[in-house]
Amino acid sequence: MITYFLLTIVIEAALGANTHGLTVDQVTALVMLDMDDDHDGHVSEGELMLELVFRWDQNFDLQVSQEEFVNFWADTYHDDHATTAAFFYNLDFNHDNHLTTDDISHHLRVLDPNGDRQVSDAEFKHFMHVMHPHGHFQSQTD
Ligand SMILES: [Ca+2]
Ligand SMILES: [Ca+2]
Ligand SMILES: [Ca+2]
Repeated sequence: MITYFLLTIVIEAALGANTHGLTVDQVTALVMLDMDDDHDGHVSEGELMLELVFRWDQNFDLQVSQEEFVNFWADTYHDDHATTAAFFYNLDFNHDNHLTTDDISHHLRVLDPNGDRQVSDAEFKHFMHVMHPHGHFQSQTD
């Protein structure tokens, strides 16, 4: 039983699945659904800011600390804390340990190369593959 349990963890780790067996692409789809408030299939700049900076800001200082981010992300999307902390580090562009609109504005230049302030499914998926610590497990399927 324990051997089976350990084997499952090893296999899931090899596939890049998280503590609930979700792959980065599955997590990405969940995040996309949560962000797309008006359900038009695109994430606008405003929706992205709302989700990543303001919705998870528990002490209302207009920034998301590493602790706030890790608690929320790990609870919601079931990545383990170490993976989530590494993901946060990648998202925190200026490495001041807080996620702010400045960090997201920088990422938007990569996320939204044509500047229409909308991020498509494919653009967000590509972004997650670059940013998420487990993203490289799926990059060969692009
Ligand atoms: Ca939308
Ligand atoms: Ca905060
Ligand atoms: Ca920052």
